Amino acid sequence: MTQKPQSHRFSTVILVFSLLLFWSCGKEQEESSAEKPASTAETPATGDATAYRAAAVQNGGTIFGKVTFKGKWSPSTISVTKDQEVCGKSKKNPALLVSEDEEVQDAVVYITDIKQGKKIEQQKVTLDQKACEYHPHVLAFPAGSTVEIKNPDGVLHNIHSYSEKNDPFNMAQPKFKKTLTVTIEKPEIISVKCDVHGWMSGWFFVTENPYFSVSDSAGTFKLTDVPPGTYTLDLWHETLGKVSQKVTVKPKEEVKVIFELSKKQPGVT
Ligand SMILES: [Cu+2]
Repeated sequence: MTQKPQSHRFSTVILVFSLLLFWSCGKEQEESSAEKPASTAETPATGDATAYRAAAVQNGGTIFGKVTFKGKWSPSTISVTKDQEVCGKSKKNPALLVSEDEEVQDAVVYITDIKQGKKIEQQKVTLDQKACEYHPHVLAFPAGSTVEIKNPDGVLHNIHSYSEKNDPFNMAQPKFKKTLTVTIEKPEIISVKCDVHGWMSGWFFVTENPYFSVSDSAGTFKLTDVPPGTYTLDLWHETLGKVSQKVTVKPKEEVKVIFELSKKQPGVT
């Protein structure tokens, strides 16, 4: 008599347990299918998991500092062989410019391993060819930007790019053609030369993220709105080569970085 109610109770427990199990499995399925669209939405549109993407920067910090050169160096000049009335008789060699206080100009300082941060602003930047020199000598900008190449000299220039990832260009710019325009789509360090004036040389430093800065005549650089974290900070200079160091950015703080270079890279004159 007493066994029957017990077995009945047991069956009820089993039934309730099975129902619970069924309900929880169904819920799990619902949850996982609900998660799917969200995770797909976070994947960069390119499908490349390593690509940089824009995201709101909370409590961003600043990286600033100086590039110095402690090695042996003396300024050199280049003779002008053509159009002297416009170009002058000689030019300072821009391949290495160091101030009296050992500060290095035209070094590009940039973060290589940042995956997200402030929005990339594709820019319209200007390369001037005034007095048969490229100004600036090193022009840095994010991929997708447009370069306006100016010719205020009233003589023929011919700008020629040496690139692999981007389509090279080679364009004559007669004296009446005041502006040429090119858009550079992919990150790359591109050498630019003039086929008319052999001493004219410059660089397009095309980045994949907005965290870059070119050192000025006092050797200083500055990167702002950097999300807190530890990064690899690279330096590129056409004559001094490439070096890198780790830097940690703390929320809303400024971190100072000094690049002290002491020798030219092998093979660089
Ligand atoms: Cu030229």
